[in-house]
Amino acid sequence: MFHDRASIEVLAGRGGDGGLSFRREKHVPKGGPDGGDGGRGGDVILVADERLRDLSSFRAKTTFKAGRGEPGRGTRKHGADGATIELAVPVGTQAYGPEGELIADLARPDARVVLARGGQGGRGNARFATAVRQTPRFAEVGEPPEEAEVELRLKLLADAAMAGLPNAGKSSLLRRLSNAKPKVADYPFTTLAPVLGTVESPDGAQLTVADVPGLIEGASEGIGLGHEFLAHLERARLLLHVIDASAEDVEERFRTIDTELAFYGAGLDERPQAIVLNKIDLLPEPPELRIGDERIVGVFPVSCATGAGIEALKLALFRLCPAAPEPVFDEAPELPEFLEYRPQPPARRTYRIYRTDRGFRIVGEAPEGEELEAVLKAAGARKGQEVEIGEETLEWQ
Ligand SMILES: Nc1nc2c(ncn2[C@@H]2O[C@H](COP(=O)(O)OP(=O)(O)OP(=O)(O)O)[C@@H](O)[C@H]2O)c(=O)[nH]1
Ligand SMILES: [Mg+2]
Repeated sequence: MFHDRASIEVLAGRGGDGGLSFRREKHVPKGGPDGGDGGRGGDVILVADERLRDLSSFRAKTTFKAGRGEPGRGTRKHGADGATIELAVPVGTQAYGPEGELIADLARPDARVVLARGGQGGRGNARFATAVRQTPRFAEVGEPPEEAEVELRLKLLADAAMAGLPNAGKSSLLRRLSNAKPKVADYPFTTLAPVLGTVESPDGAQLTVADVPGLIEGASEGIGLGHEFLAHLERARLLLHVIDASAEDVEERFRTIDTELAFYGAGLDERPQAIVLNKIDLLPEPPELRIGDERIVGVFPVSCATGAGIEALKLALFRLCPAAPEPVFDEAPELPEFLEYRPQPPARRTYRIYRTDRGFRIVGEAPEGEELEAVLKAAGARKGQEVEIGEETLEWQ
């Protein structure tokens, strides 16, 4: 089975709390503050891995948690950072958020996107010593991590993709044009999952071509196998529309597929098409196609059985396939060389939380109500502890 969708939940690591500690020395009842900083929580990252072909690795496990940052300790020992998790996905994977919004597009090998960022570690009390405050009895609490529910969808990246009815000879054509060896057989729906092949020109240029399961009337509404796989045509810049030219109704066959492309949407019906009239070995005369359509950039009578017309088609592909657009990089302050796309990071918190001898202190614009409860719970507040907010001191219930 070919899996081109997966739903996952990711939770980054919470930041470690800052240490609240004082130096112990002989003869000195209480030395200076020496609590180290908490470690940063680990991130959950998607990485595009060229070796992967689909998302089947997410069948078994769908929840991923990165490591927590360790707390800071005495003698200014900083806590270790939590372990980051890297989830390998095939190139061409897109990540969508809960509202169906595109979060990330891992469109090239080694592209990396942070799905959930770990919390910052809290600062230890050693950091808060000043000339006037020599014994700070508080340390910062580690920040909570980001979490996300994400749907992964693989949309193959091919320069050109085949479209056509079952049995038209798409897989036979890919075998002729490229290094790929998809299964060929004399019955419909032989191809059950997309296959990518690399086509080489005499001067060493390369194009990737996707062979996709055959489409039938109603494919865009889910009939046959085609609908799910139409997504793999979305990123192709040229469609190779393969038609069995030995059939009597060649033009009708063209329309059937074209209608499905239009119903599917995503601009498939505007894509340039090279029409491949296959199986000409079965015809006494070369076929003609009387369709005037500005999307048709070429008509190629070929025979995958004898090889007739194949070289001409191969050469033409390099001429006809529109050049790939330059990748667009988001301007992001962190990891710019890795980022394909990333939405605005969540707003920074407008307050900070500190642990004290007796409980917690919130400085800045403290949240209220349920949000306050949630952040204190995340910080580890227990019943009976004091919570200082501005001038007020409450007892935590
Ligand atoms: N005579 C002749 N037969 C061909 C030619 N090309 C393909 N065939 C035959 O047509 C049948 C279907 O070929 P496939 O390449 O499997 O067709 P497909 O379009 O990939 O079919 P699906 O995967 O089911 O969508 C096979 O029996 C092929 O041998 C050709 O040029 N001439
Ligand atoms: Mg096939």
